[in-house]
Amino acid sequence: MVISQSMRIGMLGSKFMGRAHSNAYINAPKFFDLKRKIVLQNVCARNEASLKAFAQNWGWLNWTSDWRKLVTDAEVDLVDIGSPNHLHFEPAVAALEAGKHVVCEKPLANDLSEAREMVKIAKKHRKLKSYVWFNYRRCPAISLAHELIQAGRIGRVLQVRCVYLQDWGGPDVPLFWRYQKKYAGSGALGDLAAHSIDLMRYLTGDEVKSVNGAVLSTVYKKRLLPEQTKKWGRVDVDDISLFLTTLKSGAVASFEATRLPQGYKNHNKIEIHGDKGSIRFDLERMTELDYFDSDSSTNTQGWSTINVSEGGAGHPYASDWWPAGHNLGYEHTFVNQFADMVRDMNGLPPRTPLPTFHDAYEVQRVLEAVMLANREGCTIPLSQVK
Ligand code: SOE
Repeated sequence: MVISQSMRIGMLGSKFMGRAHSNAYINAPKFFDLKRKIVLQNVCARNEASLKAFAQNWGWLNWTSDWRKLVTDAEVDLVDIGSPNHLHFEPAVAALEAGKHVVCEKPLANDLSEAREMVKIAKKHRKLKSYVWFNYRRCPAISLAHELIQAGRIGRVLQVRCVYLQDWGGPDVPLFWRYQKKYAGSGALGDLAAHSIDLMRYLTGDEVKSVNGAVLSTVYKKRLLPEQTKKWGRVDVDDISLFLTTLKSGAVASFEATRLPQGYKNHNKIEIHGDKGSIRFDLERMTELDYFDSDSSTNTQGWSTINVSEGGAGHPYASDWWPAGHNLGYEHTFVNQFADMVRDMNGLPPRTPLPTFHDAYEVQRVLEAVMLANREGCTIPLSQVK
């Protein structure tokens, strides 16, 4: 396949995700053979003053405060949408209609109707790629868990337990966009549980059949407006989300996502229990996977902790980085994902399946069903949420 000599990126966003994604664009060509030159072509954010400093710090060639200019820039091949959730839909649709590949941060959209339309437009432009940054799929330990589960090493999946705890959301945090439904769609639910739902789908290959109960709690119902000392605004999204689901296979899955529990920084944990064993992953121990093999001999049976930084053992991505025992971090998941996106756009198989708009739409359906289950106080079949 003839591969063009460069891939020119246009990116919306210059905060946390802007930094994580810029880092990926700069480092992926250094550690992976991408067969293309990666060009940081154009970056967009509202605040022009800080944007210029960001662009120059990270080596972006151009910058603009007008996202409509960026998504139609003839010098851009891939549009990366790292803007707040309410600004995913319009740029993604405009970029696809302008003939650009797109990668969008999670959750896909602010609500299900937007997500549904984004998938429809992506299908209309099926020659274009439409990815989503569910980056935790590319923790090497998660990639190994995927291999073990798909190889039947824990047998039939019976139960999934997802917990995603962060503690930055205390009462002193101002009313920024993540605390307003019109900008975020939901709180910890869409911000954190979206990752857990994607990991459940990815690792088990299963889908949620119904949401059997949900609690969305807004502990701090008012927060000070940013840069204000006496003006308060109402919070209309969840601080804490808890929900129970039944999967199509008959297995069950529980999810807990919150930005309040003191003592947890980025505690993204998933446990999957089968009839022949279990796996356990905790992002705060990112390069380790715990595995329990029920078939192992009883006198030595117990949880084993696999160090997945052992490149020699063939663990995905580990061999692209450092020798065994030299741990990887959060930022490597974005580098790994971008490297796989380029492989995929070069017509080569990604190391592990890439999350697409379709995957993110399935996640958005679950988010919507959880909000309905919480509001109606009943079980919500996913067949009713499309
Ligand atoms: C929230 O604090 C957050 O930044 C999420 O938005 C990201 O998706 C997650 O990877 C880290 O935490």
